[in-house]
Amino acid sequence: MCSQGDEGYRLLKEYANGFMVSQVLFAACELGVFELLAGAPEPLDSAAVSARLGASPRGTELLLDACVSLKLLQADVSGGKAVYANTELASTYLVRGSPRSQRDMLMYTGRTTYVCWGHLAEAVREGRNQYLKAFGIPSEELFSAIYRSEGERLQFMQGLQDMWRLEGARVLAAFDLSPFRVICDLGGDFFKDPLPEADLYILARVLHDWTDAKCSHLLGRLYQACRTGGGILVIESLLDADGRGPLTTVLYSLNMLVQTEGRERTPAQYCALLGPAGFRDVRCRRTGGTYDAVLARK
Ligand code: ASE
Repeated sequence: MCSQGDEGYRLLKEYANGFMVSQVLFAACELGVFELLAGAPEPLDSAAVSARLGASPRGTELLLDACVSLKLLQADVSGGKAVYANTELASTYLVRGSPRSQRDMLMYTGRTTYVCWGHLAEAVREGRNQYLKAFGIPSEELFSAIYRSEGERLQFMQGLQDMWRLEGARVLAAFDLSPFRVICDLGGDFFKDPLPEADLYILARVLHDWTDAKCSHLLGRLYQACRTGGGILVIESLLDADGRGPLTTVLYSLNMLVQTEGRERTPAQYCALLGPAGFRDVRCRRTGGTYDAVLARK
């Protein structure tokens, strides 16, 4: 039987080492391990993987075995030496170009998000994102920090698309959108550019990037542009009413601290932004997935 203390220590070690698990995943993606094994006619031993990736034999062997332990790869030892192949998890979610691939999101998380999280304590102390320390980029202009280069902008967009491919359908099923004929999914510089006329505006993963003041400004503009009877669909990960869960959303809120000027919000906090902007009939629906939906009417 486990004493309370043993369980606490076990949990602590799991938390402390969590970043190593993330890095194994990011490194294997970055090196192209899963594409190599997906394209090979048969499982490969670690020497073959190391030769074809141009990586060190020692590093490759250790990384492959860590992947086996994480169920990203399977090892077959029946022939004497271990040969490696993708598990179903890896073929489905990690191989570039597979319909459900999350590779672009993982690459973005590893190259950008992870680096900002290395400065979490400073982010909490200062209350601002960490692009300056992480990449030497002043963060006065959030758009230019998040899009450090055209390559990174693409990586970020493709990463968001990876998640949307898996989660979009259930978000769009949360409400009956059939009464809305013209639907506008907002992107670009929606703070300044003229807004197109539409029956429904979608703000997907937009409000969580911004301060309450900027959200209010944007919602005010949308209310002006919106037809009476039209609406707005906010797609975000909703915090619990007390702000302390679900864990993924609480972590996403910290992610907004280290990467943006925003935060994740509770249903009440979205109501408090939408109501004063003029919107009525605010309804929040949880989907059970990462992203939830809030619909409001003009
Ligand atoms: C943003 C979304 C993300 C801004 C920065 C981001 C993501 C990672 N970094 O709007 C994608 C998913 N993660 C979250 C926290 O939504």
